[in-house]
Amino acid sequence: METTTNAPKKRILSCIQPSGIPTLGNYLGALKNWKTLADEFDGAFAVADLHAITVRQDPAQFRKQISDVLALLLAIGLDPEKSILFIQSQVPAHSQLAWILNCYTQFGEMSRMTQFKDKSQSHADNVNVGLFAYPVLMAADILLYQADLVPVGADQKQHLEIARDIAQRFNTLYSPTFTVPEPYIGKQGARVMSLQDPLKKMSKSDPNPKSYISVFDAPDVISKKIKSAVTDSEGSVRFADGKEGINNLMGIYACCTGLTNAQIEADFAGKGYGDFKAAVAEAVIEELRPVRERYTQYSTDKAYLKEVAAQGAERASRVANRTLGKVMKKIGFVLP
Ligand code: ATP
Ligand code: LTN
Repeated sequence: METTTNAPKKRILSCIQPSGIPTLGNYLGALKNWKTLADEFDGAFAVADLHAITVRQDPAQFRKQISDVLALLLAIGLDPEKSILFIQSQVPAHSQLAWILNCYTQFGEMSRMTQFKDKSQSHADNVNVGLFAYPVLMAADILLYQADLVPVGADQKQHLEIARDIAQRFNTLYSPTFTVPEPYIGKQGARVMSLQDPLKKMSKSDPNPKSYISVFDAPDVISKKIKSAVTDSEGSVRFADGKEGINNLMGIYACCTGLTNAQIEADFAGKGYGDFKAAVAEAVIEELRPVRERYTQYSTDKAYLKEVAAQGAERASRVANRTLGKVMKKIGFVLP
């Protein structure tokens, strides 16, 4: 007799900030995995606009970026009928739970966050309390959906640990309330580095556009940026300490082609960086081509984007409010 299991599907949740045009780093480190995991699990994916205001945003540009990132979620192939796609600020439970969790998080814990230390240096004129409490809002995003898995790039590992600590603390203080989430960090692409300084991660808010490839860059722009990527003077394509520029390009190439480092080294034995860079550029162009084409269709269809956001916010609120209600009841709030 055939046996069927009715075990509930695992839940995954992840978010991306609309703080600029997403990069190849965001794509290979996070978005590409979202699509793969969404086919297998129950997924919820959000545009983290509340997180993005920890850095000053121009209102008109911000509005456009939020809508563009939502279009990108569709363009990478996420299906709004299957996964919940939403805009964070349209689900008030995120702000509500974040405030509550702030009161269950220690100042000392937040002070140790490396992203806070980095960002307070790069935005020294605006070290606001939101920037400090950023990981608590992120914990609220995750815990509201009782997510089992959170697909992120390697830079978010520390924030995931805090989310786990907060969940465990609350569960111990009251009774089991939150699922304790696990990070999902891909083996390849988890840390794509800047093309101009391969010791720094590729970031969409980098002031130098040559340092990153945006997912919407045209093929000739991609070729130019890869051609001008910083490498070394050795001239041989191999993965080794001290060859961070080449290591980074090999990582990018491996992600786009599925080849291993050993295969790449064999394929480019005796060839120079010019040939290698041309091959990397071609692979990136082909990887991003369908995303860019679908993005062009979705981004102009404002009515559809609005409908996706509205339906997503409604579905997300239903799940989030259930968790928020439980939390408030346990703490002793008087519910209406
Ligand atoms: P900013 O550069 O504006 O601070 P960001 O790109 O670092 O933003 P998000 O937009 O919130 O931050 O990132 C979305 C996802 O992309 C996260 O899972 C993050 O870990 C991942 N990510 C960001 N940069 C990289 C990178 N260089 N390599 C791999 N993954 C990355
Ligand atoms: N902080 C994340 C973006 C983010 C996120 C989340 C990721 C906000 N909320 C919840 C996973 C789960 C970043 O990548 N900078």
